[in-house]
Amino acid sequence: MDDLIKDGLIQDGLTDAALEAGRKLFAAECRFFYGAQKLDQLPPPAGPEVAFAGRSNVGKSSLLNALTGRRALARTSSEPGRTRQLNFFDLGGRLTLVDMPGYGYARASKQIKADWQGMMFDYLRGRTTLIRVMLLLDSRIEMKPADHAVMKLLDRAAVTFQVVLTKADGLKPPALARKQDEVRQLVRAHPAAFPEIATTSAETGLGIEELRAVLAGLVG
Ligand SMILES: Nc1nc2c(ncn2[C@@H]2O[C@H](COP(=O)(O)OP(=O)(O)OP(=O)(O)O)[C@@H](O)[C@H]2O)c(=O)[nH]1
Ligand SMILES: [Mg+2]
Repeated sequence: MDDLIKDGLIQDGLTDAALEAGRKLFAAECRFFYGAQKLDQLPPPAGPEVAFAGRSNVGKSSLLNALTGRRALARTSSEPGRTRQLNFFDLGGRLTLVDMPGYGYARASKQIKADWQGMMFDYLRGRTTLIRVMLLLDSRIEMKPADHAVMKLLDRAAVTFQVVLTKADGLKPPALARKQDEVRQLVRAHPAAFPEIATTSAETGLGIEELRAVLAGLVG
């Protein structure tokens, strides 16, 4: 892990104070408070919200568990399509974390797919309290058309998104560095993209402290 930090493979430039702020924020209790299956069932917008979006199986729920240090806060599964609703978690009254259903789940029926994606896209477009979308990409696989489509949607909606590479434990450092370069280049073409990407593994904890710090920086 130290080597990865030294090589700049996980986000550097975060001060000790920022890391401490991240630790503090995530030391607070995190609790599930709402599940929405339909857009008209969303909880009323309150404090700042960060949503975790990405293809089915990319590791959204696992990342939330790693961030909050809770093994089973959000349900995970090796079978894609585990998370079927927008799940809202309150983190110490300071930040709402939203675990989204994955897009691009090939085996879902057309109708289900249209419903989910319609709702997710409407949520991403219309939620006034959404301060950033963490857009997760699996570091081990190629980006898919649906990933590009979501980035374009976020550009159009002017919702800032930050790419988070997941499952970085599955790559050797040179391959990971190549992937990071490729994704950094790609996000440059997206006006709504935050220029820095995050690199994580829910399995080894790589980049988790750093991501906590980034999120703490958002709520000030
Ligand atoms: N190797 C590795 N596997 C991971 C990591 N994070 C998640 N996984 C695995 O990837 C699979 C999917 O994880 P989830 O967290 O359920 O993915 P999701 O994005 O929430 O999936 P949906 O809710 O279906 O959209 C599970 O088998 C996890 O164990 C990681 O950092 N490294
Ligand atoms: Mg999930």
